[in-house]
Amino acid sequence: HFDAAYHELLEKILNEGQYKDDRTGTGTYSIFGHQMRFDMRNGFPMLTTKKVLFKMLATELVWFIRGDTNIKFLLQYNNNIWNEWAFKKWVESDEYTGPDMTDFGNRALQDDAFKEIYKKEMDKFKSRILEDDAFAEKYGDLGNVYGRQWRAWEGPDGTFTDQLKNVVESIRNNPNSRRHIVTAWNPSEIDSMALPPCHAFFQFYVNDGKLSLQLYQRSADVFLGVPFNIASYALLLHLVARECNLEPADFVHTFGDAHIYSNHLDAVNTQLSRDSYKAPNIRINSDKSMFDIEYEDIEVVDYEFHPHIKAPIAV
Ligand code: UFP
Repeated sequence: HFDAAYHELLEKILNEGQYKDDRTGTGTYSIFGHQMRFDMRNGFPMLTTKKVLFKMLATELVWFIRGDTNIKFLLQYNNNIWNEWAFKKWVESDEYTGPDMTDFGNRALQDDAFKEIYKKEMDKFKSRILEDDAFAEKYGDLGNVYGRQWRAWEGPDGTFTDQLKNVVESIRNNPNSRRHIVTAWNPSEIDSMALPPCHAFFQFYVNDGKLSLQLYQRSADVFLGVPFNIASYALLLHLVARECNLEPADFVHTFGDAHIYSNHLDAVNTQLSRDSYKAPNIRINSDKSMFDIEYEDIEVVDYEFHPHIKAPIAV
């Protein structure tokens, strides 16, 4: 069962992980270098020992594929995963005149009164993004994040490269190539990015009518981020395979710094005590190209899962 590969990673970090401080001030146990492999013929690798919110990762992936970088699209699906990055730009701007939001992420974790004020400001921000086009254009856009790098990488001469379209073409026309690569890690833009890409670089491999995908993830919050990252890239593999008339085979997930935050240990132990259900499957109910695909076209079927486990996100 594919849950086992994930549980093994959690256990390896619990057993061998070294403690270190990190950017967020939370502290992590980490290992460096690890690999998991998920065979799509065994089902869709969405963890069953904890509920994974498919809608969140699928709408985010559709957003990347469209080359969209504005949170407005995500908010239309009630997907809030990128809000903090846009909100930060808003509260640090000259136009913002509300209560002081300095270090809002950490303060909201420690101070309940502040958390209420923050929530109110965030709700106002979200409504404004949804209702006011000019505001959304100015404060909803995250700039050069994944969608931009995948679909419109800007070269030094001002031309744009559509890496995702190019890779689909190269898989179709030159399947044996060893250059089926998409990179989101753009060194000249790292400093101006909302968040330097965590899932930074991926490559496809074609053999015998089957397509595999390997991801290099430089930094991995194994409890909160990774379940999401696995399902997201597995879905991408399905979409690209379908686009190229190939069978999806392996998703290979390779890690740099794989860590468990020190405040996730109880949550991890809860998850490790659970038994797996049967793997779900993925269905794409449309003949649209992957470049026109919508969230509504994609469906996970037969998903049985244990309840969600709450854990604080490090910001
Ligand atoms: N993180 C993930 N997966 C993601 C994502 C973020 O695990 O898709 F966007 C985690 C990894 C790390 C933090 O804990 O977010 C990013 O921090 P840093 O840039 O310091 O590595």
